[in-house]
Amino acid sequence: MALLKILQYPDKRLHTVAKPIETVTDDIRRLAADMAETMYAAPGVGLAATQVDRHIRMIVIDVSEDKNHLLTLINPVILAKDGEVVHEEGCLSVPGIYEPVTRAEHIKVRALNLDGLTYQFEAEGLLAICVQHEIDHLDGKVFVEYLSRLKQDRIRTKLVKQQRETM
Ligand code: K1U
Ligand code: ZN
Repeated sequence: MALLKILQYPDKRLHTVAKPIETVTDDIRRLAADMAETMYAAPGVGLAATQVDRHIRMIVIDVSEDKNHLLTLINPVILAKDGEVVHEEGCLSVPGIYEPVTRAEHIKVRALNLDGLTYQFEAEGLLAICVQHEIDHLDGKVFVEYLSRLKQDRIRTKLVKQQRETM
């Protein structure tokens, strides 16, 4: 397994729309394992392939306390949404920034697993928020885009400065 480099906002590659995965191969399974290792090491509760510069529709999530409920979602689709919830979100591609975002409270999701089989589940709480945040990544959207233009500009300036200082 390997730790992957996570793209940092405002990297333009974070705005790439990811392509569906046609076949779940050993290469895909290897990437999923590397993404999980990268997410746990960060540490984070989710990671989208987009964030490691692989523009295919796969995400990994583990919102459990003990970090023992890893979910891999390939070609995830939200089938239904209801309610609204505001939650303070973070992002491994936007380090040190936490801002409230409004999302659907309950969702129904369909995806493929690592055996290429379709599964469905319903989610609420942090899992529902995380699935929506990660699917946004696959659609080329970073959570700061829900914020005002002024906040986005401030975050961009701060992160560009931080990145220059660590070069
Ligand atoms: O997409 C990402 O960058 C992962 C992101 C997922 C997420 C978190 C919170 C709300 C919505 C989406 C993160 O994991 S940020 C880090 C984080 O939230 C966390 C880190 C360690 C322990 C618990 C949470
Ligand atoms: Zn993120």
